[in-house]
Amino acid sequence: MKLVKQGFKKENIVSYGNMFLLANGRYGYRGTLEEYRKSEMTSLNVLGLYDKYLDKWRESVNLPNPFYVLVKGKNKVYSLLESEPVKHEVSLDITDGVFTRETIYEDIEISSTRFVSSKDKNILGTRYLIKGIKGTELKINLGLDLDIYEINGPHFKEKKCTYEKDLILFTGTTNEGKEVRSYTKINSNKALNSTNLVNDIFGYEINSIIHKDEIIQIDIIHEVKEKEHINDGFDKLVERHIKAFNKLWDNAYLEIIGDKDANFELQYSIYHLLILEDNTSYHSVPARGLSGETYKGAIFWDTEMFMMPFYAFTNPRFARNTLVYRIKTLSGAKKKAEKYGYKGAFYAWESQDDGVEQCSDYNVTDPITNQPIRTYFADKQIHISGDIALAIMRYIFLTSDTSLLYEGGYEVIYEVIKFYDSYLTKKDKYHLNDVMGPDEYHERVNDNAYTNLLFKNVLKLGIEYYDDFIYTVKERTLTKEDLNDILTKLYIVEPNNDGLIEQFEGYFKLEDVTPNIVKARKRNEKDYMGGENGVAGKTRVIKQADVLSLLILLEHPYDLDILRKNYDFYYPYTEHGSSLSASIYSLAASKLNKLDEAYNLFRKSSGIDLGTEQKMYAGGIYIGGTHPASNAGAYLSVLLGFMGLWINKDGYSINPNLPPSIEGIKGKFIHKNKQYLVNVKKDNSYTIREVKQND
Ligand code: IFM
Repeated sequence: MKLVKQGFKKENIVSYGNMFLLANGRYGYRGTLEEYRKSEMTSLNVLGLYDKYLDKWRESVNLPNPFYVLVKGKNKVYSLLESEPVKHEVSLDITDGVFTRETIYEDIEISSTRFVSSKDKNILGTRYLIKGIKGTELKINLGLDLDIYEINGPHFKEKKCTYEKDLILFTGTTNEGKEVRSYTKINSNKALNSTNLVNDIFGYEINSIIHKDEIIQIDIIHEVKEKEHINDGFDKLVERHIKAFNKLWDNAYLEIIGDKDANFELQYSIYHLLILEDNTSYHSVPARGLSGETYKGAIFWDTEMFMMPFYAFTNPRFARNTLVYRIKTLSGAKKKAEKYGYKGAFYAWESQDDGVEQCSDYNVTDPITNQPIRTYFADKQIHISGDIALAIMRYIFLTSDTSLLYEGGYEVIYEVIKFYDSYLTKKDKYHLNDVMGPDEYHERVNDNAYTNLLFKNVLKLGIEYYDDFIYTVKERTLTKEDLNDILTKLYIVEPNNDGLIEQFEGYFKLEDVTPNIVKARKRNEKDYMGGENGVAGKTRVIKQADVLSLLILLEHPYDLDILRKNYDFYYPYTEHGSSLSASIYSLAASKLNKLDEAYNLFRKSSGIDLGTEQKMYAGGIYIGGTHPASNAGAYLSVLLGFMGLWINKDGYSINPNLPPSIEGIKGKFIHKNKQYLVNVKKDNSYTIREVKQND
């Protein structure tokens, strides 16, 4: 299955960079072309390597681009940025994880094939071919581009390249003192002349006449850290990669029948989740995947609440790794709690390798004055801690792998409870005041319904498992009685007489306007809408599902009538300004039998990275990139929404509800170490069977 785009438009370079991304859970290589440089956001992004330059934001590090190639003729530069081609096409084979380009000029044809290995995790490769259409003279420059695209860099205080026999050895030291080493091997059927460093490119030059039908071949293999597979050759390496990548697909099989476009978007969403898997890493998945340095390459609640369930259904080992990451970063969460005067674990809103909060107090800027705007994501979005504790239990629920609890899971849950206890305002009832719920447009609110109920969910788990805490949690200042006492006193926002749950205290009194009216009040297209001075802050307009997140993501006693009333009420106020929103509404709409809406909302999530009009700015800050949580939401909208899979204490149930344009759904899911294959027909009848290993 392929994503293909023809033609070239300069304004699409950045969105195509996201759309055609290759990655393997360790490295992400944007879908740019060989002649592009940092102004086109060419980047090789690394998972788990972060750096801070001076007082700028600490962010993930991009490595030098190993795939730079520029072909020049006598009077022409064969670059899309300089010469118009006769024909140009880029394509991403999402089944194999291979990117290709084909650009035809009058006298030569350029094509390339690129992969980031799913098998040999430190390997990336490109095969670059030039075919003569007419005989002509060429000068080709190629090598490692040391002029790196960075948002808050430069991150390498030292960069050095040398030739080591037939390899280029790069060594770099980041400002934080981390050493990076990589090797690049370039093979060609033409002579390669070393150039050393020219115009920030360290590499080679080829001078040659190309004849009609002659092919110049250049294979570039890049290996980070070691020199383990660099000599294996392009053909063998790409074959190994495709085999490993196809295997990932096998467990993630989910197909929509009878609706080609919807199915393609679903497959494309799954692709973006598969390229982030690395079973050998205990790092988690950043909110923008490996598409660059946006959001500082940080991990948000996106992983636990959206992506983790996808991985639990398709690759439980990797789902586990994302939670081990939270266990390993517990000390960062404890430090954050202490910094703000609380106890326990207050997880970072934007978390990197060590779990230390990276979200700035001024996380967006005013696009007109360029002045930073005070935001409260870091200090008030306390639901992050509960989301993590709940995800640990959800993982166990889906997999039955309780070992995670004894490896630090219990401690996380206990420390999270301790944090909320210290945050409570204790009157007759206990309140969580001065918080920010999932909807980020309303800051510093009291009793956000989602956050309070989330704490109740976690508290109940804490009570249920309290006697087991003894095995791993050494210090237990809160007794089981304390937990029970909090549970009875915790204020829960119940539905009012109209069945509506108020998002937070006073929400219903806010100005009753819709997102379009509020947007029309912006001074500038990039204006940040949230916060005290944002146009949405004093209105009912919400950025993303909030009460609906409560009704879909949390345990609660409310029936379909409550869901319907709240869906109908909040839907017109929801901007879906966050990529996490539409899938929640899609899941709700499926339950409510609003199938056209469920379908359209699913398409909004699944198609998020396929357009060229993505939301790229929050205030003046660039926030573009891929959206794996939205991809996961799309997957869940199909599996849990249309297919109607529901996991409960006794096992699972299936209650399909297909939207009219869908003829059927087929797919696999893993539950408690068993894999099942489900086949849903148009009339919502279905079959299910266990998949045996040699099936
Ligand atoms: O975690 C989300 C948040 O809910 C909305 N703003 C973007 C974040 C990262 O995706």
